Amino acid sequence: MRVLVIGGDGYCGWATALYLSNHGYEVGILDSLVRRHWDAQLCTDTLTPIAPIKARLQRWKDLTGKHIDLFIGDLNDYPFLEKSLLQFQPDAVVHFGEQRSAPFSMIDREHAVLTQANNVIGNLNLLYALRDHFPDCHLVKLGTMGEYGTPNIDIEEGYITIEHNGRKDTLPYPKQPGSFYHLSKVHDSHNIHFACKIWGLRATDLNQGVVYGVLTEETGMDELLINRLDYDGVFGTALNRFCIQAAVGHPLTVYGKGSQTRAFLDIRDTVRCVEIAIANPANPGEFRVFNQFTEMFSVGDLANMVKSAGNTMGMNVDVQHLDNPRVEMEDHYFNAKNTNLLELGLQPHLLSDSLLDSLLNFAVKYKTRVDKDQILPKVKWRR
Ligand code: NAD
Ligand code: USQ
Repeated sequence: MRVLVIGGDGYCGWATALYLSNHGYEVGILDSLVRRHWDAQLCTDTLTPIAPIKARLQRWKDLTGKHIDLFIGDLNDYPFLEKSLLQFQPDAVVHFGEQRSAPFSMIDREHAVLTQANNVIGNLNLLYALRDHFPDCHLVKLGTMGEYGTPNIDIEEGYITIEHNGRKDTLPYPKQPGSFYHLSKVHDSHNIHFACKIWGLRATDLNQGVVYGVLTEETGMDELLINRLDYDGVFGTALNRFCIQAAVGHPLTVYGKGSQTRAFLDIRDTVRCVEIAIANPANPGEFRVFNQFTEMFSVGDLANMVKSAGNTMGMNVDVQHLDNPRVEMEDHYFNAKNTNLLELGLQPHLLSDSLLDSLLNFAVKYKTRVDKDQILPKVKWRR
């Protein structure tokens, strides 16, 4: 099976491309490398020293004998996208290739526009290219749990059945996203749903929670294959940031009360979930939604777990409650379903088992690379 991984030079995409290659899939990577450019513009860098994409792929080939095709270019460049797809001939496309930071999208008007143009137009181009050249190809698109926001009822997987004035229907679950980035994912979901309906495309929207960890079997095989690990206030996500903060003796940056709750998963489960989706494709015309996470924690829970794990490693970890730079509910109900992937065979890695191996040990190993000026959040949601 031929799988094109769009965004395959990024955090989730690199781990997924190697995992699929290792498990017998013919893999191609399409990426504009724009993420490396955004890091440079923000004067920040991944904690782990990632190699250039060609060096990464050459090392993978030398180690395993497996070749991964490479297409360097932008999804927003339609002729390039068409040419790459026609050359690669995919059976499935996994689409990770977007601007994925909520704070980045809230810096100013330019960054909000860049995020939505990059994400929404890129995804729309992909839908048209699939319609015209590969209408039977399965699109596996990375959405986000943040599309749903924090409603005061259980979160279903994409759809909810509602009775209203004596009539009943199953409708897309209401969306209440919390940043211009999260909104771009909602727009993508609507566009994909519509394309499936009118053109009969087949798609799976993976509403993924916050991903943590750096280690997968494949990226751990060699230093040149190491994955990125972001810790800065723009691209770093909560748990990854907390581990690196613990390693350098910076107090853990809990925003507000820390009672805000999110869904999480280990990067080793990200790669497996994508494989499960590919191996069990949606039907023609079907817009299928899976909630891709394994556990739910409040930000305060995470800080406490990192504090106690860090203290057992001899660190002296403090927790600091900062004024919340975001506009988000802190005290709220949060209970999301995630049965679809479990029923298809996902066996979760639990945070309590992997905090040390997959994260804290890496944070300690590379802590001399930390730029402490990048830790505190600088982007605010309010004017
Ligand atoms: P990342 O920034 O590490 O990787 C994204 C990759 O896409 C980068 O290599 C970038 O160069 C590429 N890209 C961006 N725009 C492109 C374009 N127009 N054309 C070609 N390539 C482009 O991000 P990530 O953390 O790996 O996230 C991947 C996907 O998963 C995103 O869609 C994100 O919204 C989603 N997601 C991530 C997380 C998380 O915690 N990291 C959680 C939920 C969902
Ligand atoms: N938070 C802190 N301290 C920090 C960083 C974050 O308390 O130092 C809090 C935030 O206020 C928020 C929560 O932690 O309440 C999550 O923030 P995050 O930065 O870890 O994650 P988020 O902005 O939601 O975005 C990340 C990815 C994004 C993905 C999303 C999944 O960057 O691509 O879509 O997780 S989800 O959260 O389910 O929407």
